[in-house]
Amino acid sequence: MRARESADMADSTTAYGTREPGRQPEGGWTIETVAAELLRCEDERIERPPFTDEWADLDLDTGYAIQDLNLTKRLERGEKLIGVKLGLTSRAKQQRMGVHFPFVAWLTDAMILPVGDPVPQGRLIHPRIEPEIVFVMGDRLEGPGVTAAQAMAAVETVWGGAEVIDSRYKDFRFKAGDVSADNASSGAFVTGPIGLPPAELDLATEAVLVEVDGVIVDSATGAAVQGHPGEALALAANDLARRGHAIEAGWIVLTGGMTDAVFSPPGSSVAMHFTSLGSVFLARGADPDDTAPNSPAGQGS
Ligand code: OOG
Ligand code: MG
Repeated sequence: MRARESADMADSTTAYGTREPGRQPEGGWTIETVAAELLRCEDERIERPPFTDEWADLDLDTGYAIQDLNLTKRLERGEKLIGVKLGLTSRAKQQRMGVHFPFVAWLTDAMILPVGDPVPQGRLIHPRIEPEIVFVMGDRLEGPGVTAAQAMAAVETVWGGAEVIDSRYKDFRFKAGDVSADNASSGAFVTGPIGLPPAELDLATEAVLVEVDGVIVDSATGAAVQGHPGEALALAANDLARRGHAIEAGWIVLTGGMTDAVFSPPGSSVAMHFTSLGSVFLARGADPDDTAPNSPAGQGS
C-alpha cells in the first residue's frame, strides 16, 4: 500500500478509535488503556486475563475501536497495512474458541513470515498454527451488499497459507470483544508456493491435510469456511464497510482457519498440504532470538 493511503487509513482509524462506545467503561478500562495494554503485552510477550472479566460490556464494536486504534499505532511505528484477516469463519474454530460469529482484523507487513522460516517462537507467547485459504486482491472491493460471486470476481490469485496465531490472553480464553480488540490473535502468516486464478480451482472442495511431526492430525476443505471462502471475503467487505473501509486492490486476505489450530512447541514441525495449492512448511528449528539451540532454518522442509 502506498504511503498516502496508509496516512488516510491512520486518520480515519484515529477518528473511529476514539469515538465513544455505546456504554460507559467499567473496571477503569477505556478504549485507550486497553489498546495500550494489548500492544504492551504483544511487545513484551506477556499473557493476561481477558478484559471482559472486568469490563463486561466490552463488545465486538468496542473491540473494533481498540483494534483500529492499535492499527494507527502500528502504522505510526512504521508498519505497512497489507490486508485483512478473518477470524472464526469455520465451525471448527468457533466451537474451539467459544465465539460463534466471524469478524475481521488487520494485517501489517510485520506479520509476514518468510517462506522456510521456523515459527518465530522468540517474539510470540504461545503460538498455534492453522491452515487458511488466502486471496490476493486484483480489484478494490467495497461493501455493503457484496455477494460471494462479486467478491471472487475481485480476486486475482488464491494461495494456500498457514497462520501462526498468538493470543495475548492466557490459555486463549476470551470473548468476542476481547479477541476483536486483540486484532484476532494476529501473529504471523506464510503463504504457499502456488498462486492460481480463482477460475482454475474449486475452492469448496480444495482440501488441506494438517501434519504435525509427520502425523496427519486434521483435515478440511474450503467449504468449512462459511460454505465457500468467497463468502468469507464478501463478509469481510461488508463488515469493513460498516467500519468505513474497503478492501483495496493488492491486499492480502486470510479467510480464516479451516480447521482448529495446532500447537507448535519449539522443535515441532508443521506442514499444511493443499490439493492444488501445494504444501506450506513451518520448519523444525528455533528462532534466532530463542535461547534453545538453533537448527538451520528450512531444515525438514
Ligand atoms: C482467534 C483468531 C481466529 C481464525 O482464522 O479463525 C483466526 C483465535 O482463534 O485465537 O485467526
Ligand atoms: Mg486465522
